[in-house]
Amino acid sequence: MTMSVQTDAAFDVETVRRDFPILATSVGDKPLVYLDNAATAQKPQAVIDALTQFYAHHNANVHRGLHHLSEKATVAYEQSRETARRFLNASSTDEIIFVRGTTEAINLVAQSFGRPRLTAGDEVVITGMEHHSNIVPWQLMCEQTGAALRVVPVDDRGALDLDAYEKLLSSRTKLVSIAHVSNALGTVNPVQQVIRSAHAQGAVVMLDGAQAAPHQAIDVQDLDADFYAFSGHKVFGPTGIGVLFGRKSLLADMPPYHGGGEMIRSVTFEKTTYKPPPARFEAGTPNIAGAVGLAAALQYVADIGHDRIAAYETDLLQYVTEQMSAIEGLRIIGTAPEKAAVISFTLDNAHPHDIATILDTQGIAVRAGHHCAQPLMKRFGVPATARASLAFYNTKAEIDALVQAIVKVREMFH
Ligand code: 7TS
Repeated sequence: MTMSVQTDAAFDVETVRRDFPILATSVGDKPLVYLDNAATAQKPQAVIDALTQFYAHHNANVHRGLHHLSEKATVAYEQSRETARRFLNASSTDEIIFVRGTTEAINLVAQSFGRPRLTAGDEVVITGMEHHSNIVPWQLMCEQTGAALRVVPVDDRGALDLDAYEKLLSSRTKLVSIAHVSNALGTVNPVQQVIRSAHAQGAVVMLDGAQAAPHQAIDVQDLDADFYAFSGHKVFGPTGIGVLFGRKSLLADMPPYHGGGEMIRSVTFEKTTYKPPPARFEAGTPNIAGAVGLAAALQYVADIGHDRIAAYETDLLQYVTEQMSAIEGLRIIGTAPEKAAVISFTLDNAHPHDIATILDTQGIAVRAGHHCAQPLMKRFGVPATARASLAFYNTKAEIDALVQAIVKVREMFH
C-alpha cells in the first residue's frame, strides 16, 4: 500500500501528489490540472488498494452469514464505522449511519426526524447559500407537514447575515439546517454560534458538512451539532458512501427511513419491530466496499494531519485570490473573511461555460454552472459562475497555469 505518512512538520505537496495516480495523467497533450475538487475529489492509492483488497480477499455480505468471509466483511464494515466516528469525534459508533452521501443524509433527517414532528406553525431555517440538497428535502417535508421554510440572507461578500439569523429564530423554529462550508462561495459559516442560538430556542441543528470534511477537522461534540452529514467522494473516498452523524437521544426516537432487510428485530404481517440505530437506518445490503474505502480515505487524511492540510490550503487560497484578483474584468463571487479554498468567478463577457470549455483545452478542470445553488446565483445576479476548487494536492504552479489560461480567455472575448 502506498502512503505518504509525513512525520516532519513540513507539508511536501510533491510527495502527496504521488499518492494520487490520476494526478500524473494528461488531458490530450496537457498535464491534468484538477481544480474541480468541490464536485468530487481524487482518490489516493490507499483508497484504490482498500477497494481492490476488499473485493479480492474479504468480499461477502455483512451481518448475515456465519461463515468466515462474512465475519471478515462485517468486521471491516464495523471498523470503518469506528474510523468515521473518530473522524467526527462522535461519542459512539451508534451515532454513525452509513448513507449514500450528504443528499441521502439530509433526506433521512427531513423524513425521519422532521416529518413526524413538525406541523403547521413550525419553521425550518436554512440559508441563502445552500446547495439544492439542503433546500429541496426541507421543501418536500414542509409540503408534507405544513411547516414553513425560512431563509437567512447572505451579504454581498457571501457571508451569512447573523443579525438576520438571530431575528429569524423564535419558538416556532424547530430545525436549522446549514452548510458548514458553502460549495459555491467557499464561505465557512460560524456554525458554533448558529448552533448556540438555535439551541437557545430549543431547535435542532443539522450541518451539511459536504464541503467542510475535505478541508478541516470536525468535532461534533465540540460543535454540539445534532446532525452532521458528509459525502465520502468529496473527502478522497469512493462514490456512493457517506456518513450521517446523529445525536443518540434523537436517533433513538426516529422511525426508519427505508424499510427492508437488516433493520428489523422481528417481522410479522401484523407488526414489525426495528433494531436500534444505526442498523435501523441501514436497510438492505450496504455499500460495504465503499465504507472500507471511505475508512482508508479518512485514515489517509488523518495521517497527513488536518493542521498541515489547513495551513497549506490557507496559503494556496491566499495565492489564488491574489493572482485572480489581479486579472482585469474578473469578479470573484464570495469574498467572506472566513473561506475555504474555493474561487467562484465571472469574467467580462465570457460565459462561464465557455471559460470552462476553453480551460479544458489546456487540461484544466473547473466547474461552470449554478453549482446546484440557483437561489444563490440569483442573489448575486449571475446565471452561473466558473469555479476553481482546490485540494491539498494542488500547487501554486497549477494556479499559475489557471491564471495564464484565464488571461488568454479574456483576450479571446475582448
Ligand atoms: N451539500 C453541499 C454543500 C455540496 O457541495 C454538495 C455537492 C452536496 C450537499 C451534495 O452532495 P452529494 O455527494 O450527496 O451529491 N456539491 C457539488 C458541487 O459543488 N459540485 O458538484 C457537487
